[in-house]
Amino acid sequence: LVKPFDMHELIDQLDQLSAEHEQEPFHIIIVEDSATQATYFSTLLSKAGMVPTVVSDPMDLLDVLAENAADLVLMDMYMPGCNGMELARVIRQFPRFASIPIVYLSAETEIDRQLDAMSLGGDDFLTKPINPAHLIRSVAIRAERARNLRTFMLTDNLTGLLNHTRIKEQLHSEVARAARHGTTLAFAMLDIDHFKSVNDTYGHHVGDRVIKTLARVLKQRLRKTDYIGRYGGEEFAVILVDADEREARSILDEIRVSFSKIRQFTSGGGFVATFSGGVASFPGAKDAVSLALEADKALYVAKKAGRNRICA
Ligand code: GH3
Ligand code: MG
Ligand code: MG
Ligand code: MG
Ligand code: MG
Repeated sequence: LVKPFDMHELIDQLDQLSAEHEQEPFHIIIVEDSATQATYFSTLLSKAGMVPTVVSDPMDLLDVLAENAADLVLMDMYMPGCNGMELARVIRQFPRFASIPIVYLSAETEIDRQLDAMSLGGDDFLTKPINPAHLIRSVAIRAERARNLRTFMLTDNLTGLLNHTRIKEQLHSEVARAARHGTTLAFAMLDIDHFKSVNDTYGHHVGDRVIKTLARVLKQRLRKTDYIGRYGGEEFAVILVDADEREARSILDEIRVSFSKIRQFTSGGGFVATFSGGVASFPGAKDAVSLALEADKALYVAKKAGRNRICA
């Protein structure tokens, strides 16, 4: 029996596929005190398909960086009360901003000054006036390379999920964003139950398979806007954007139930694995650090209470 061909369904599927493969546009921060120039550069980058954010007061830069996953900072050199070199030096003191390319864009043509600026944390120096095509290409090339490197460094290679560093970083920016917009978010820590005995009984490769299965179930069941990370061996961390504690608990509980029904096949037959989870939410927990602490405590409670359950 052939299923009737459904055009709408096909279009939906194609849309979904292309959405998954479509590259997220580059997010570029333009630090520029002159409103005219800021508008000019931001229009240029927008036309090239990038997403520019203008920072006209240099003092706002760290906040903007903390909240946005920027691909590159385009930095003016001379601004009232502050110069771009100093700002670059400050940014580089934060490990989490160490890999963001900083490209100066300035009328400074003195090579010594340019080299000084580069030595304090810049990656390139472009001079104004600049050919628009040249600007766009320089920005795109650097942003792309930095993004590839970052993706490689911050991905867990067993599961393809975000790694520990990346998920913690993301938790900080999501909390900053939620605080600014007055929205809620939930954070969960998950840990596979009695995993040591899975390894001991069936071997590490079967253990790895269980880890990959849970990663797959999480990817399938959570929203595209949520973040899933592998926190450590058999521990996972999940950021549920725009969800409160109750919603997060119920989603994770559904996932818990489906995972506990998946049979892991082995030569001697098979078994099912389970996990426990702890949930905390913001606001409630006051920042990223206490969210992680509270979720971890709740996980401990879930383990104590007999495992295969989600606690908050
Ligand atoms: P609990 O229910 O209390 O969580 O018990 P558990 O046995 O899961 O807890 P524990 O944290 O003591 O054990 C985790 C084990 O996970 C220990 C370690 O050998 C194993 N492990 C850590 N990373 C990996 C990995 O990448 N692959 C595999 N197969 N095992 C791993
Ligand atoms: Mg200026
Ligand atoms: Mg563990
Ligand atoms: Mg465990
Ligand atoms: Mg709580």
